Amino acid sequence: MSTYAISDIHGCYNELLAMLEKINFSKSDRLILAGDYIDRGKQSYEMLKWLEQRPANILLLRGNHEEEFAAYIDLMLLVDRMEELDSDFSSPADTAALYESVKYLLRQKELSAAYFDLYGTIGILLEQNHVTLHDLHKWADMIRQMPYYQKIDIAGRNYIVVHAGYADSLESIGGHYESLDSFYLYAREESLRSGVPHSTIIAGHTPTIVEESFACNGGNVFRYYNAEKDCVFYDIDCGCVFRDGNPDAKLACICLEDEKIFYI
Ligand SMILES: [Mn+2]
Repeated sequence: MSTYAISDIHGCYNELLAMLEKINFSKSDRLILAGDYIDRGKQSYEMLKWLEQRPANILLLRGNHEEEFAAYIDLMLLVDRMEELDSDFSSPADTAALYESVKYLLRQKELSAAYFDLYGTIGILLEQNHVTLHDLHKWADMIRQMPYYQKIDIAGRNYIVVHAGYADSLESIGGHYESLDSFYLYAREESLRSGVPHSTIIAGHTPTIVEESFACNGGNVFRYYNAEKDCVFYDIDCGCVFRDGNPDAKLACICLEDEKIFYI
């Protein structure tokens, strides 16, 4: 039995399937997905459908893109209630009309359109896949059930899988974050200092192809060892969704038992 972790799939559904085949993922293995399943890539719909029907040995953690996606859906449902629009939840046309109404309201309130469906994913799901409020509501519920992190003991060592970074307390991070939840979703280089003694943290969120970033490693998994805390930090987001424009970009998968890394 092996335990694997993958992060930041961002609509690269075909690459995910290719990875599962490459690691010979089976019923006796476990897979922890560290969030950011959707946005940017071309197959957000396929990802959402797959997430709904995933086998029980796959654990879904929450990424900031899911959190934001669910927040936009909540906003749509709120507007439907407040404006008494009485939208038909099974109608793609009513769903698309509500989406446009919410965009219009945000413009009226002079809230930047950039805060609404930043990557246009909901718009694409409506246009290409004719999704309904029923689908969106169901996906938002699925997202609300995703934990922020998972701790596992492997051969006596504490492994923590999380989307962006892990800390035991807000005090250990030192400013900038309103809550631990936002740290789990949005942390950057602070993750290297916030480590937990005698632990291995596995996160994504910052693509290792980004030159200015703390985790830049030419599209390979980034590893940092904090000797003081005996804490290893891995960033396994190798920027798969940027592969069209960057030959270094890849999807990575790490096996927790032997820390072996696979790439697609
Ligand atoms: Mn992210």
